Order: sequence, then structure tokens, then C-alpha cells
Amino acid sequence: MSMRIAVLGAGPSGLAMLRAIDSLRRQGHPVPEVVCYEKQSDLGGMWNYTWRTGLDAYGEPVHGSMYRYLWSNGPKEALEFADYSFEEHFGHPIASYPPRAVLRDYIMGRIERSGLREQIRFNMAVHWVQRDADSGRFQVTVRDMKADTLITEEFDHVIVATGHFSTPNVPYFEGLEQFPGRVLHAHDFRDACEFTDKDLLLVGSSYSAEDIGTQCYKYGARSVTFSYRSRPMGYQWPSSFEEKPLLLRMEGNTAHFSDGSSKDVDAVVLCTGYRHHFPFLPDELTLRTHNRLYPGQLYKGVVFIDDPGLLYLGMQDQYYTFNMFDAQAWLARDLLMGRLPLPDKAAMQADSEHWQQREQACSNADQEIDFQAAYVRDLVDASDYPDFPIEQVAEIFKQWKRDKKRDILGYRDQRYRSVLTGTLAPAHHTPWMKALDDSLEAFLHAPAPAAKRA
Ligand code: FAD
Ligand code: NA7
Repeated sequence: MSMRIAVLGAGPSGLAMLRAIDSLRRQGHPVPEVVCYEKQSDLGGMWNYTWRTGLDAYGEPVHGSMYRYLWSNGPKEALEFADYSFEEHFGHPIASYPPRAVLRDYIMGRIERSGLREQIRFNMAVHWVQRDADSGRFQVTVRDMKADTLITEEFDHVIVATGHFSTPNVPYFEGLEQFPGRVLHAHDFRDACEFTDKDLLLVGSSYSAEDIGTQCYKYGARSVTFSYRSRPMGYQWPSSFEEKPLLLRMEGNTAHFSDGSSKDVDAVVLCTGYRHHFPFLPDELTLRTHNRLYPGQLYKGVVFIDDPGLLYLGMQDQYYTFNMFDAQAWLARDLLMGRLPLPDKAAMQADSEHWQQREQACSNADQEIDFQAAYVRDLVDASDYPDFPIEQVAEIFKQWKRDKKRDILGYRDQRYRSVLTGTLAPAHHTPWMKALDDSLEAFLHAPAPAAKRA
């Protein structure tokens, strides 16, 4: 019987796995049979926008945490697939910070052009994975959401690519249950226009807080107050923004902070991050980690050391995204197919601990970026994923950090040079703060000049 691989999830990580195996097939090598299970009705993972929150039409948890008007929060030149440039996809250079629909189009284009869609079984929610005691193979049980039936199939390897920015981390703050306004987690935030003319409190001081805050300002929020647990973001915010230390309690619509100050607000958005959550895995196969650059239990950041038949993709905190998932998938492919040797357990553990120590030695963002660049370099050097200037991408990330420090509302107007094609991105036709239409059409085509008055 030929080797069978189950890929769980058709987001950028799962799709990278399909592409990695396909690239080997195109070179004329025999490849395993691949089945990708995806609970949404289309591919793209987090990059699919849904208006739904809570449960989907079939009672499964809604995966999407992305919102309307979401623009890439890093330059596209830092995430470009090494085997499929933006220019190849769009046929011409585009600006550095595309909105969500443009990035989704790019992700989907590579898959459609390779004809890999047929390997994906949509509307299939993975409910359980276990090792079968007799065959030693994995049994994967999925719910056919439309038929509402359970189906079990056997595989030699399982690739978990279900993402980790979907299950919200929701802390409790005293008095929230009496708060008269809306309380939501960032996972359920959809449309900034809901908060026009409102005073907003955002708990958290990372990407979600920063982006939801600036976006609500762009669409007319009256004020934005951030509450941080560890440290303020420290950007040069507009005058209607404030950064406060940790929220202690709500009294009515008044938020009280640990420095004794208070603020009346209309809505509270908990931008408090996400949990790695794998309800379809038994204890012995579950990765347990917080959001970090090098989760433990994984060899090369992908192989589950306690059971190397199981692999995880995309479980790291991320500077690098699409190209890192690709590099992981190419290496995962070679390890599971025996094209590269898998060391014994002690050696895998030692390697993982070495990387974790390097991660813990990082004390600022530049060092974290260099750390992740070194990790991606390690992966790319080991497989035949097209080499790309990973270290140059690290410099793009550092410049991006400086751009944000200088101008948090204007950093998306910057332009970067593709490390693949050498092309400097054109300026976008509209500054980000004034670009209210986030559609693909509006991004790709400059608005027609207003007709002259007679
Ligand atoms: P996901 O994209 O999350 O895909 C996982 C897939 O698994 C989904 O399709 C899901 O439906 C499926 N799945 C989950 N559970 C099951 C199950 N039980 N059964 C079947 N299928 C299942 N990255 C950037 O590079 N730039 C950005 O600007 C950016 N902005 C972001 C903004 C937000 C609000 C969030 C939440 C993330 C952002 N990211 C950004 C990071 C983003 O998560 C990654 O770019 C990328 O989507 C991760 O890919 P993934 O395939 O690992 O996970
Ligand atoms: P992150 O980057 O994991 O950040 C989570 C934030 O939430 C961080 O500032 C945490 O503070 C804060 N947090 C977590 N728990 C609490 C409690 N209990 N009280 C107060 N603050 C808390 O998640 P994001 O959602 O911002 O970003 C995730 C992805 O989405 C990212 O890749 C983006 O591209 C989009 P800490 O600093 O740990 O004290």
C-alpha cells in the first residue's frame, strides 16, 4: 500500500504541504497520496473573511479572526513565496502593503495554478486523530459537515496545520459582567464602523491591539485607550489615544487601571491573544505551548518528538509567515518520506533545546527577527526549497519595525524591494489612512480622476 498523508487544514501552512509534495511529483519522483481536510468551504485559512462569529452554519467553531478592512501588517516582500512571486501572480508590481483580499488571491493563485484544489476535502471538520493499536497507522475521523456524518480513514502520517490564532485567550476582569456596552475578543471583531464616535478600551499591547486600534481610529472612533500588562507599545499615537497600565476592574462603564487612573468607555475589545488548541488530538499527541518563536516538543519546529509520525506546521509566533511555512513543509516532506534521516529521540530533543535556548537569549525585536531568520535558513539549507535571501528579508523586517516606530499611521505607505525579483514596489495610489475601500479591485486600480466641472 502506498504511503498516505493527512493534512489537517487548508490555510497557508497546509497548502505549503500540498505544494511541497507536488513539487517532488513534478520532478518525476513517486509521492505519497495526500488528503487535506478543511472545515471551511474554501481554501486560504485565516485569509478567508467571514462575517460569522461563534459557530458556523454547521455548528463548528468559526475559524476566522480576520476583519473587514484588514491590510497586511507587514510588507509583502517579507512573506513572498520563494517559488511564486507577487509579480508572477499579478503580472505587474504592486504596492508593499496589500489588503486581505489581495493576499488571499495570491495564496489561492499558487494552488489553483498547480491544480491542487482537488486534494482538498472541504466542509470536513477533523474531530479525532488516534494511533490504531493493530495497524500502527493514524485513524483520522472527520465530520462531513453537510451530510452530518462521521468518516474515518487511515494514514501513515498526519500533518497538523490548523493554525493557532483562532481560539481566543479570554481573561476575566472584575465588573465586565455589569458593563453596559459591548465586550468582545479580537477574534470576534469584524467591522470598525460599529465603533464610529465611540470611546474604545482595548486590552493588550501586541499586533491585534495596535491594528484594531488604528483601524477604529481610521473609521471614526472618538478615542482609543490601550491597557497593557507588561509594557506599553510606545508609538507616537494621535492625541485621542492613551496607553494605560493593566485594567483592574470595570464599574459601570468606567475602567479602572493599576496606576489609579480611570476612563469611561463605550466598548471593550480584549486583544489578549490566542491559545494553541487541538481538541481533535489525544493527550499524547498534543503540542502544549504558548505563542513563542520556538515551541518545545518539536524537532526542527515541525516533527512531534514523542511521535514523529505526527508533524505540526506554522505553530511558531511569526515574523516570517508564508515563506517559513513553505520551508517547514519542504523539510517535513523530506523527513516523513525518508529522503532525510530522522535522528533518534535524544538527538531531536537536544537540537530542539539548543534552539529554545537561543530563542530565550533574544532580548529585543531585532534579535528575534535574526533568530527566526536563522531558523528558516536552517530549514531551507536542508531541503530543495528554492533558496532565497532570508537574511535580506530580516533587514526588511527591521526596517518595518523602524518605520512603525517613526509613523504608526503611515508605515503602510512605505515601499520595499522584492528579494526575488529586485523590483521596488510602486507607491500605492492612496495613503493607507485615506484608503477606505479594501477590495482587490480598489487596490489594483487607481480611482478614476473626478470629472472636471463644466
Ligand atoms: P490558518 O490560516 O489559521 O489556517 C488553518 C486552517 O485550518 C483553516 O483553514 C481552518 O479552517 C482549518 N482548520 C482548523 N481546525 C480544523 C479542523 N478541526 N478541521 C478541519 N480544518 C480545520 N500574517 C501575515 O503574514 N501578515 C498579516 O498581515 C497577518 N495578519 C493577521 C491578522 C490576524 C487578525 C490574524 C489572526 C493573523 C494574521 N496573520 C498575518 C497570521 C496568519 O495566521 C498567517 O498568515 C497564516 O494564516 C497562518 O497559516 P496557517 O495555515 O498556519 O493557519
Ligand atoms: P499576541 O501577539 O500573542 O499578544 C497578546 C497580547 O495580549 C499581549 O500584549 C499580552 O500581553 C496580552 N495579554 C494576554 N493575556 C493578558 C491578560 N490576562 N491581561 C492583559 N493582557 C494580556 O496576540 P495578538 O492577537 O496581538 O496577535 C496575534 C496574531 O494576530 C499576530 O500574528 C498578528 O499578525 C495578528 P503580554 O505582552 O504577554 O504581557
